[in-house]
Amino acid sequence: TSFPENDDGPIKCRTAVLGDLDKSEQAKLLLRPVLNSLAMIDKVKPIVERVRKEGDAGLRAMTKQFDKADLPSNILRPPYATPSESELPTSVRAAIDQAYANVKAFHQAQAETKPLVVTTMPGVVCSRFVRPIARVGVYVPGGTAILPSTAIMLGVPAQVAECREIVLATPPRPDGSISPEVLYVAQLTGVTCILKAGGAQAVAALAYGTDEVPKVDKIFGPGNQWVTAAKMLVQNDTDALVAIDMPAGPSEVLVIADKTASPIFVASDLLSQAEHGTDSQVVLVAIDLTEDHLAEIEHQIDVQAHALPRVKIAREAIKKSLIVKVDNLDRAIDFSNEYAPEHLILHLENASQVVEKIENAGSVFVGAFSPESCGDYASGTNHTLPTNGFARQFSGVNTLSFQKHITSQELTADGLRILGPTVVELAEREGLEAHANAVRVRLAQLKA
Ligand code: HSO
Ligand code: ZN
Repeated sequence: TSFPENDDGPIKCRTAVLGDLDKSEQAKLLLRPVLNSLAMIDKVKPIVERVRKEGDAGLRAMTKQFDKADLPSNILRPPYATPSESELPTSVRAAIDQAYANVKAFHQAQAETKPLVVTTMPGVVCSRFVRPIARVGVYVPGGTAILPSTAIMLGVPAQVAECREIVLATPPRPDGSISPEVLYVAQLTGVTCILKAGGAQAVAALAYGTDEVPKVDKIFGPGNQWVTAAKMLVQNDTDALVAIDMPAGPSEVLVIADKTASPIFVASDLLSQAEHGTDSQVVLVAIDLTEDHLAEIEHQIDVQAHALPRVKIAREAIKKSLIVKVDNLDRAIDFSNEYAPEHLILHLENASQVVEKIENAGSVFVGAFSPESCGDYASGTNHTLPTNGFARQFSGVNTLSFQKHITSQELTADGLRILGPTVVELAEREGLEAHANAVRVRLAQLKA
């Protein structure tokens, strides 16, 4: 992305008054930028194909080309080198430890331990139990910010679910190294091997495997358009037989603010999302705020943004973002539920009472003292969440994302006596005589 030089004018979003708009104009406010996913899939195809055909050699060549790292091997296995104090100061280590403990506690509580057992009729017992997905790949982006927090958010549930193979893929630095923070998290979470590769080539290696890279059953994690397109491509290849966590788009936050909202807090929350990328989606829904109150929020956005090291990124994101003025809380909630944001922050009087009205959101941050940053890093919830409106049908990554359910049933002779005639009736109705027979032969033997 290129930025206009010396652009230091005010950093300001667009404003819309919901009540002034007709239905189709309102619907436009809900739109995300169009991601041309089909065009991207065409672009990643040759990369994916190359890894599939050439294996490790292709992977090495592309790591040299795209990440400028000339590696003898893309794979790193434990024991990983322990980062020194200068690489990873005690304070950072302690912060990672705290985040790890909190995320682990929340994800351990999600793990199902007991099977579900239901006797649907006498002698007919149905159950459901959980098993880990054996081999998982977790993608930790490099790019404009290193994200060890993403390694925590994906490594912890994989560890809690007891996946046998956890491959952490992340682009290497030009000297071939991995950030000490990510290495430390890999150690904590029991990552079984690190794949030093990024982009579509990393996804391809995870999906198909190479001589060195273990093939995985499911690929997790955020990434740029290349990573996302590659995930979508391999997911649809029956040869790869691989699942993905969810479709991903640019990160987003929707803040709902009423007259009790602190302009400083609201602006800080909007900017924490805006600094992620120029394509970050930032929306403020303002409930009946005075002009002064709104002006103060806008002033805070401008002032706080200018003080950020990533001001250029925030400026671009804020330019495209939106303040929506509404008359009352119900309107605000309706708009938010329609938008289905990845993150929803409630700067509201009685915020906790509003949570029950939320139908669609990846994760909710309740009240003035719950910034999204806490969930992004360390409170315990996962930060890998559905974007692009997919919060309507997807959950964020959680422990169950790393497991699958198996059902089972056991019928006694009496159970089959009771249920058998129902099955025979339905099988005959479907014209599937063999199905009916499988019951009849047993019932006949039981009679004899
Ligand atoms: N807000 C991002 C996660 C993240 N924030 C990582 C900081 N580091 C997910 O939408
Ligand atoms: Zn964030």
